[in-house]
Amino acid sequence: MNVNVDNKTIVVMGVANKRSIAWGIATALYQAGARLIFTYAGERMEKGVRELVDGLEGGKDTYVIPCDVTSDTEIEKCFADIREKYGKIDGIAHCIAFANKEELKGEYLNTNREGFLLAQNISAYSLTAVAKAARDMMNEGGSIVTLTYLGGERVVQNYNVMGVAKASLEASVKYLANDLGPSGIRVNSISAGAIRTLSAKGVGDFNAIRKVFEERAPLRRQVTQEEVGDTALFLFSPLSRGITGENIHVDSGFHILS
Ligand code: N5H
Repeated sequence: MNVNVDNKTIVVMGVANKRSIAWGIATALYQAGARLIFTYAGERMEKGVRELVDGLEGGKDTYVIPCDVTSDTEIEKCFADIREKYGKIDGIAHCIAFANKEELKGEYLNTNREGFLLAQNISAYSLTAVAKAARDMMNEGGSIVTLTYLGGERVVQNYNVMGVAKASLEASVKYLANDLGPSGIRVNSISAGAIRTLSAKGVGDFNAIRKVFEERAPLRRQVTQEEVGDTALFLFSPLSRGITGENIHVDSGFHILS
């Protein structure tokens, strides 16, 4: 069986720039024949996303729309718009997270209620909100993929409130997989290694983490957006049809180490 996503319509949420893992996923899917719909968070992001999408070669139909995941009304509007234009969809790549920068360093103990809820809202609950809005417009065989990080399973210095949000996201993947499985919809996450994206910018000691990663990971190298993209392609394709509720680590094997 080929990795085939021809004729599949997939919503990619969370492209910020060309370094985004979401963009690695989008390009892998696009090259494998998918029709893509992009959602962005706010006006600040729109221009960059449109430029990237316009640069995709191959002339396939694309669609770019806003979706602020903190608003149920906006999520509903976004998916109603997609439904009107495309009818049913086959997949969602949820690549969205946010936490206050000040809470991504020092002690987790310093997290305040507002920051905790903000991280949970955008980085974890948004997956459930989106799955809820899209449920009735997903074809059987549909696939939802979200992005997580090892800091959701273990303590990784500085990841703090985001680690707690990722733990919640990973548990949500399992509960959603159980809810949507009877409709033939699968829900999985990819736990990516330390990739330099916009979200890594200016928070914690990213370079030190990268160095340890390169020295200790079984493959002794970083992973790339393209590698995460290829795993996502697998998760959106029928090749992964027996997999749901799973978290696949695309991290050069780093997660097996003590
Ligand atoms: C242990 C580490 C290093 C510490 C990095 C933490 C990264 C957390 C992810 C969140 C999403 C970062 C975040 O929200 C930063 C914002 O406060 C400030 N940034 C922004 O506002 C930018 C402009 C926008 C686009 O950001 C968002 N999110 O919209 C983890 C690393 C080794 C691995 C890593 C980088 C993981 C990850 O989750 O991204």
